[in-house]
Amino acid sequence: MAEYGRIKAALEARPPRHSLSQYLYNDDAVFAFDQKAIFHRSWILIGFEIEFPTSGSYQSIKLGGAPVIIIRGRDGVLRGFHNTCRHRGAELCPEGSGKSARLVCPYHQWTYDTAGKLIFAGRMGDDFDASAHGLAPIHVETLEGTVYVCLAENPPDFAPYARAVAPMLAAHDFKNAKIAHQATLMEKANWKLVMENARECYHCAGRHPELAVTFPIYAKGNFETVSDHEANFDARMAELGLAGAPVEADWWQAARFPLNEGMVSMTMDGQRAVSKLMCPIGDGDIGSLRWALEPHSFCHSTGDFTFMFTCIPISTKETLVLGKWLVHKDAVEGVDYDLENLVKLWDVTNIEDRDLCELNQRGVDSPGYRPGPYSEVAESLVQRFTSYYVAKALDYIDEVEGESR
Ligand code: 3BY
Ligand code: FES
Ligand code: FE
Repeated sequence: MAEYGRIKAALEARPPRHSLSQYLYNDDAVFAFDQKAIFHRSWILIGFEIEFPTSGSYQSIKLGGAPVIIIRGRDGVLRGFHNTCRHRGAELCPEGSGKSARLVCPYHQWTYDTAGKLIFAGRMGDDFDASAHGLAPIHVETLEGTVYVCLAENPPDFAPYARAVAPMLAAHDFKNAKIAHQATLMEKANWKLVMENARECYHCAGRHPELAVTFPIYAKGNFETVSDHEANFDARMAELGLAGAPVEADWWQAARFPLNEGMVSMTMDGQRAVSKLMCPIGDGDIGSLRWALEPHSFCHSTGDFTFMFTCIPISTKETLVLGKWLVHKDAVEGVDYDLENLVKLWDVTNIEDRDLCELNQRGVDSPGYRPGPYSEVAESLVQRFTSYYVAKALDYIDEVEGESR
């Protein structure tokens, strides 16, 4: 609790529109705090329903350091549970994915069904109440084929996000997609530096020559229309009946925006990587739908594919960046798309970003580091991220202090 006092003071002392203090990036106690205050209390986009194709399909992952299992029940419902046996707490399922009709604890073989119900516990005696020892559930939401998990007892309201973003996601038909590729990068940087970097294109002109071919690197805020090219795009999308006007609230944003003129996909040359489209409307020439969640992700959906970026904090100065590339389920590798061409742009961009995040971390480690000012025009989404972080963190401290009073 005394440690939270120090964190609170650091959060409150933050000069507005500036990067955070060295302590908030580099301290191990702050890292542990972030997992609980931020990652356990936010909706985390973990992926797509197609990753859980049948009853018993599961993923065992870490959410803010906590082991959880997401599994599809026999009734078709996707559920989430803490990955800890209700006997003496052993980890039920090693990290990874698979398919299983039941979850059997490797320790004493307590066995749960896909809905988390305890269905076998040997030698526990006649008065043992199995129904009181089901797996501890966590919140799971699905939206047009996308999947979100939250560990909080009372998660942030999902409904406004669902209402606003569902029509935008629907056009991309995630229920008929497949994962074409996944990649991870371990970055030697605090997760907040990774996210600040992911939220701006101030560095794009200088450091992402490949991305700059297609991405409007001077776009402002939530990609609101400013030029004629963009106004024409908005009119064309309206004609096609495609939802896309910018929408946002504290923890989410979405907007369909035009790529640079003549570009139809986010690839090295701006041309389609996949001939079998996820969204065939307008022949797939529909700009990109960007949807981003605080504190950890952004996605881009063009007509031909979707790229999902999520950051997973591992330790104070280690962050795993997980990328997923989705294409239409009937697109055939080597026929409808060349995998290298599909993944190249985001691959090179993520590697360039990793180097920038590590460069930033090395400088933040300097005794000479002081919080520096964000650009109002070029770093408004960084400011948005940091404000979310500070507000959510202070809110958690209030909550914990309230409980201990
Ligand atoms: O959040 C985004 O959309 C991106 C992707 C590239 C740079 N960053 C601002
Ligand atoms: Fe931005 Fe150096 S110019 S950190
Ligand atoms: Fe970048």
